[in-house]
Amino acid sequence: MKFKVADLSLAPQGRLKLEWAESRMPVLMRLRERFAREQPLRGARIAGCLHVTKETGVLVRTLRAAGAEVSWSGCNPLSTQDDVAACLADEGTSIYAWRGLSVEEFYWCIDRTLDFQPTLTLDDGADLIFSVHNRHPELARGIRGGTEETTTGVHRLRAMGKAGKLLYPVIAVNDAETKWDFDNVFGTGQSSIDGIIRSTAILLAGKVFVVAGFGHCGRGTALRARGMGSLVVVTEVDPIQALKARLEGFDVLPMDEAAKIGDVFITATGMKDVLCERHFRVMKDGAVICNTGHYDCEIRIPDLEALAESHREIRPNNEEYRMKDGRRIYLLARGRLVNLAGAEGHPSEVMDMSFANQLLALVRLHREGDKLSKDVHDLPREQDQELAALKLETLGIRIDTLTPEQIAYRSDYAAGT
Ligand code: 9W1
Repeated sequence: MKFKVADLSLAPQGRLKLEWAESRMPVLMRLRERFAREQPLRGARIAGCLHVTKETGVLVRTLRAAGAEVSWSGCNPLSTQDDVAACLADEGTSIYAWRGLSVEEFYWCIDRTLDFQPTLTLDDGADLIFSVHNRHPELARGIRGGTEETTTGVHRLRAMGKAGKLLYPVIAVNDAETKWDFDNVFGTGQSSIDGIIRSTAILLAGKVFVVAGFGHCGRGTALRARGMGSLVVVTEVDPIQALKARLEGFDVLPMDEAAKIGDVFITATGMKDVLCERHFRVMKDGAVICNTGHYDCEIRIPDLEALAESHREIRPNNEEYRMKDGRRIYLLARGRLVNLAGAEGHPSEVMDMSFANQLLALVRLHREGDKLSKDVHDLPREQDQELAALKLETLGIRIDTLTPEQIAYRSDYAAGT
């Protein structure tokens, strides 16, 4: 058995999803065309552990087209799209993933992807790398390198590298500017609004839309909410971020004030207890609250439950809490990430750049992983620029280039005045 998925008969539906995503991921498709000729991953065996989505499917197809053998598992029990998994299995990928698997099954799936003794690993959250290091260290000798997709994973791996515990080099794909800056701002921004609309169907124009936290995700969400015609209020604890928000034209208030006037609240802070009892006590009837920060503790749901006299699901991903004084507060996606639970994560166009970074990082590791130290490495700045240039080209957008005189001028320290 080379794969295990929920239902192979879902493959045709998954194939349509992949084709749609391919039509939105021109950078990856351009690289696929080139690498199908050049075969830069010939001889590579890549084990991947990353959300099984239509976008991931496009990456898997591209890795195989570039000459690699691929085995795959999902990195989150709830993000696997079973039809996509079926399609990839049907096309010959050793994929072990189904939605809703248990913790034991999760590790069983990872172990199966290691059966073919990979030469490269690809992670989103470092579970695969940790599995190699903690449970199968004998495999590390054959592995030239690994990649990591996300901030949390990179943090942990850097700590491991610093402690001298890494058994092979790792490239921090997350830290490429064409990855994190676009994922967080434009990916989270749009998908959070999308999640709110899908679970409420409300009009955003004219609403007071409160964004807690003006980091990249908060900023992205605030920008998109403004674009929908909302009056956007930002809350912050960091004076620099608050100042940036104000100078970008957003109202800035303490949450205690914002709580009284907001129609929609979204938390994007990474901190706990951002919305709690004293806020729920003063919110307007009909207020909608949700979270797009990484953990589901930003909204204190037990407080809401304690204040409510009854509660019911009024629509999918939308629960109505009726307060004792008759006011109603609507909690979306149970306080979990509204852009994932209530929508479809980052749009394909954004994942296009993230996954192109993955692809180029793996090509680099396959080629020269043996020359890199057993530590966490950044992608070269030129690769960021190359990918941004490629994205622009696929969008039909041209830009200017410096003349040789201008380049000389830039580095001429004598030219002062
Ligand atoms: N990643 N292809 C849920 C996604 C869960 C998820 C998560 C993405 C993509 C942030 C990756 C219910 C897609 C993913 C659809 C979906 C992520 C966690 C993607 C956004 C990150 C914890 N993190 N991501 N597309 N689930 O969008 O691979 O629908």
